[in-house]
Amino acid sequence: MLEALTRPGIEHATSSDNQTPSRQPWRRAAPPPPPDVRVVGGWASPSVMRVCVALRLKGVAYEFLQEELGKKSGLLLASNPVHKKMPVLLHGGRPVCESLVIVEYVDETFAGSGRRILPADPYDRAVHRFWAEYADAKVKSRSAAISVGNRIRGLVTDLPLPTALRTLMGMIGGDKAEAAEQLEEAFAACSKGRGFFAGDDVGFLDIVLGSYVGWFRAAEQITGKPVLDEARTPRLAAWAARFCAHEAVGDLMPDAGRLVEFGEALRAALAANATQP
Ligand SMILES: N[C@@H](CCC(=O)N[C@@H](CS)C(=O)NCC(=O)O)C(=O)O
Repeated sequence: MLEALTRPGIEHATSSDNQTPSRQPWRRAAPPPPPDVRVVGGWASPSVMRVCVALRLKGVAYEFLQEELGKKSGLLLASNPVHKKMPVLLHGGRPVCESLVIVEYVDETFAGSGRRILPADPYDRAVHRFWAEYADAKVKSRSAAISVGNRIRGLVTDLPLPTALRTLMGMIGGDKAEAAEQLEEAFAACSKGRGFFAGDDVGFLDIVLGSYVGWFRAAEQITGKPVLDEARTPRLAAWAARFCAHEAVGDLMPDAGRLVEFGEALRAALAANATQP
């Protein structure tokens, strides 16, 4: 600890300095300590958004470390050497990976502040986790992605794709209508007539499914077909609007037009990387 405080290049005021500050004018003020909570991610990523919404629900201040388009920083690779994916939560310098794991970690670690994210009842928790995994699996379904790959100009679908593009393609193709109807039923059962899956306020399943709403809208722009159809899934359509308007979400929800541009820019960046020797 002492070593950390006195390492070269960083000057820290000692207690005696505090008593006689004017005698050592060459000393700079100590830099602020690094923030305790940092999120490594990108603005367009649904998985990253989950973490930010969870931290906001808990009222936990955090620093956002934006990754560069199509690249992975040394910090990301060092913090998530297994999957090499965002998000990573750095809490006191220690990494936590996988968005669902992180949301649960935030809920438990900051249990004393903000509102509860996972349901208190173990059975309800199991139900919400089940539907969260279902939603993730359906949105990211690779077979759906392959079947519609040619709808996005120039995309080579037999390559492993970044999740952003798989998400977009997954929303466009495959049997999403059935999944949306299943989730419509799940919403009715979980919300019990209230505004969110978790009841009166946003909770775990709201965060997981809600993080895709921007991408749903991007897919709608490309195809002209609604993903959450007001006629077929009216409860989910209304819930999506409520989720976007929630104070913990607001500006974190990416604009659909920007996401479409992002998809194109990412595709171009990947193609450029692929042609490099
Ligand atoms: N299951 C992971 C998925 C993480 C993930 O796929 N992250 C994407 C951004 S949404 C990513 O880092 N993509 C870069 C890549 O696939 O190389 C989670 O929920 O955290």
